[in-house]
Amino acid sequence: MDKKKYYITTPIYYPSGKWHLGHCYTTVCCDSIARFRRMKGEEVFFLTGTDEHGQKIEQKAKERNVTPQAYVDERVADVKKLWALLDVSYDKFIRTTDDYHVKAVQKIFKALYDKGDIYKGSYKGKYCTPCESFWTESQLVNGKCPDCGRDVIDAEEECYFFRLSKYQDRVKELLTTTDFLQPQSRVNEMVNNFINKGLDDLCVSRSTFKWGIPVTFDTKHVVYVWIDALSNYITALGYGEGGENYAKFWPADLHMVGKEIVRFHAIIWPAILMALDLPLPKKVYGHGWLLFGGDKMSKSKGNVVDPYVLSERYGIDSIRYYLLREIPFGADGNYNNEEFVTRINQDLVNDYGNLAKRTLAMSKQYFGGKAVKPAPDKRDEEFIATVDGAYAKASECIDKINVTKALESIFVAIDRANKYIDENKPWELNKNGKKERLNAVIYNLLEALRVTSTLLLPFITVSPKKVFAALGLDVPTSFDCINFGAVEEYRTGDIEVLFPRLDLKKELEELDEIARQLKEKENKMNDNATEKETVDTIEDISIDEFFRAKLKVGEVLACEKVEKADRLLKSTVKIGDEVRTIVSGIAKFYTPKELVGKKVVVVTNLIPRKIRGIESKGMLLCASEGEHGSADEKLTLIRPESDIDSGAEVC
Ligand code: ME8
Repeated sequence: MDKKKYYITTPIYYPSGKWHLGHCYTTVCCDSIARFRRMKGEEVFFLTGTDEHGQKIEQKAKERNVTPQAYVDERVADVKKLWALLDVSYDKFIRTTDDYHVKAVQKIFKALYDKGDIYKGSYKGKYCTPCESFWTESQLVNGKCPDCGRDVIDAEEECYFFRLSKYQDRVKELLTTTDFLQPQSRVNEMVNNFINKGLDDLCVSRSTFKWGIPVTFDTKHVVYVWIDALSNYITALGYGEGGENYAKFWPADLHMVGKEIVRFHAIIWPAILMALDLPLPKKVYGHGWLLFGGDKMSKSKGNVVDPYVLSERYGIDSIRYYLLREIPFGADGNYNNEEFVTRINQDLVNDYGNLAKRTLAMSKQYFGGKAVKPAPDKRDEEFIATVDGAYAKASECIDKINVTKALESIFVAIDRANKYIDENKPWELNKNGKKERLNAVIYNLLEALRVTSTLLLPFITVSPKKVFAALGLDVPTSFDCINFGAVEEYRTGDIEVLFPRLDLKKELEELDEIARQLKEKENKMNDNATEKETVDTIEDISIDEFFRAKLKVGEVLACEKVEKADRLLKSTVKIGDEVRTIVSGIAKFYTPKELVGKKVVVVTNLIPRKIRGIESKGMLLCASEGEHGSADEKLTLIRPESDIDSGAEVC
């Protein structure tokens, strides 16, 4: 019988900055789903890669004085190392600079042009430089880029357009009558914020920069980044070249993306496919964001969220587990060191590690490692049913694309097994000479350990393998023997400590110290780089760039300390007609009382962020001296020199 096919993709990432835990999040989620489905017996194709064209890359390369190709080559080598480190089992890594992709995109562009779905025009509109996106007036949110919240500029350019408007009704129907897009909240967002406002035709070529795929019939233009990027999902399968994988795996089962690019995947991509008369992917899932810390102090520790640092210190199982388990799937979640360490201690040390250690130690101690399958016993029925039921539950969660819940259901079985030890007290059975029952209890525990370790393999890839070695079994590559009781007899060996208990206080201190050292190193590197540059390159940004930051005078109406956060103050700030909440790391320098009534300077167009569960919209401008967070740091608010109304622009 033909195996069920499953095609899963991550976004292809821009190789323009530092790889961080956010990229790891999507990739590890997809990897776990891919691994789970392979173990179920499905034929999986897991695609990831890099989106290498565009103005931003061209600029970055220029800043470093290298060619764009050399720049992306280096960044791609780096991310491949990261995926190897995190045990990411992709089947293909696509680069948009790959020859086959370039050729296929050129064909796609031409096919759409020939069909009349791409036409030449002139674009006059609002342009967001960082996002490389044109917007219409109606799409702007408070006059700003709806994606990043930054200012847009007026721009005009000859370009090719894709007739997105033509597909508006079909796309709306797709989103509203099927479960194509998940979670449901994202459907509402797409329909209300974009489709109902009217879809405008989309600018799909650029002529102001060179680093892109040339339009074959008009080489002044390069294909604008989204047609290039989105097409990767089919070109990677050999679309346009009679590729076998295309016939086999398209349409994709799941495009997993972060919520900020749902619009491209749930509106533009289906429309392009409709225009090409190709089948649509079965599902797009827009997951939430991993947020990093909050106040200034945490911000300066940003490097600790460097996946290399974490994996070196805690092992890759810990990182993978944390990412998959801590952030409720679909929602946003905030990374912090304390929760990271606590999660490892609770689940991996106390629950899984302990079950493995206790079970294998007792097996060795009481029977020299031998345990045989016992006769059924009513007393064990509920326990066995719980362990046996974990697979179906985890599998259902994976079908519903909820990796967090899948892991939770495995840990229900692990918890139950730990409780089974306490209920059955093997040490007393041993003391009282009840050898038969003791054998049954040990066997049942070994089975629970085997079943849960099998289920954990897609999520954490290192420690379950050590468990199988100690169980005297081969590492399973499928769930074929997942049923409780599949093993007749055990001959177990020893196991090392899987996850050493972490001293929270010590870890937090050491992570802080690592962060400090990394920061110092980074600063030094930046200083050296600056020194190397000659005096005439001191200027860094243009006045236009400076004014992209919108600074306004605000008045603090109310202020209070943020609970359980020594450094944070939550201020209610009036800026003209608007009132906002702003969280700042200044509690060491100001009491809430001191702030109330003060006029301050607010950076008003920062992307809002959640700090300790509070949505902070903006930043109070301060001057600071000494290292952030150090005992001798000095900090003072920047305030208008004389009285002026709130809402006044700082210019
Ligand atoms: O958008 N939390 O590339 P990109 C969770 N090239 N996920 C995060 C994250 C965070 N803090 N930060 C990044 C692009 N991600 C385009 C995509 S696809 C045809 C083209 C993940 O490098 C998340 O999956 O900006 C997000 O959507 C993606 O990285 C953005 O990667």
